[in-house]
Amino acid sequence: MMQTRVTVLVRQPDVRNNIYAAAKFCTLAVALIVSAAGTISANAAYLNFQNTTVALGESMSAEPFANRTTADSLASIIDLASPTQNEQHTQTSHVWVSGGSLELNFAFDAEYDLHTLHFWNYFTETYDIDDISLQFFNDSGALVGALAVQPVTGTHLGSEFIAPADYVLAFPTNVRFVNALLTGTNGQVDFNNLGFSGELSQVPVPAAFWLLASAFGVLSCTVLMNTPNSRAMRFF
Ligand SMILES: [Ca+2]
Ligand SMILES: [Ca+2]
Repeated sequence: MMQTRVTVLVRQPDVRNNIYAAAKFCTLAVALIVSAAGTISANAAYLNFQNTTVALGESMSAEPFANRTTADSLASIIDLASPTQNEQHTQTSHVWVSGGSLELNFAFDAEYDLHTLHFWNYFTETYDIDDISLQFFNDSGALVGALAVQPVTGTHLGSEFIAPADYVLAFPTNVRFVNALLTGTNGQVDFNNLGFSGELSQVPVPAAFWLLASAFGVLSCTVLMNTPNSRAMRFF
């Protein structure tokens, strides 16, 4: 009888250590799962050449630009690294259609919840864009939003530099494609960049993921509780 009681007293600290270790492990596992879920849902991004392509819309001719090739003009629309960057208006940087509108199709690398339109409009009424008609589509091509923006003339910073203007996009979620029709009241369309900011749309986490995570946690705790020292707990 005395021998049994001595064994219990010696092993008790080990049992507690194992319980603490199991608790720490489970807490860490939950933290990692929550962290992974957060990574899936929160990836703010400026959508430029790194995650966007832009092409002419169906209404356009193959080479509609007044001073440059279609390839060069389209590339310069999404070439800035930052949505706050100013850009100089030169013959190798600006996008110009003379005597018509410009229809563009943007495609992102995934679905995004957009929150801002960034636009570098020309800085005089004689060439600036007066209306941008936007349509937003999800990955399946379904229309998820539409908006008509009447952009302000560009902010001229001197030496022909233009600052961006931001327009809030509060509604479009799960946007993969954007159709934009840019129009000037006098038939002139001249600007430097057009881009969007948003967060990667939340990817629905399958129920099977959480079931698997729970099973993993239970299994891990069971293993820890069945170490030799842990079995002393039952004895105790
Ligand atoms: Ca540019
Ligand atoms: Ca104008």
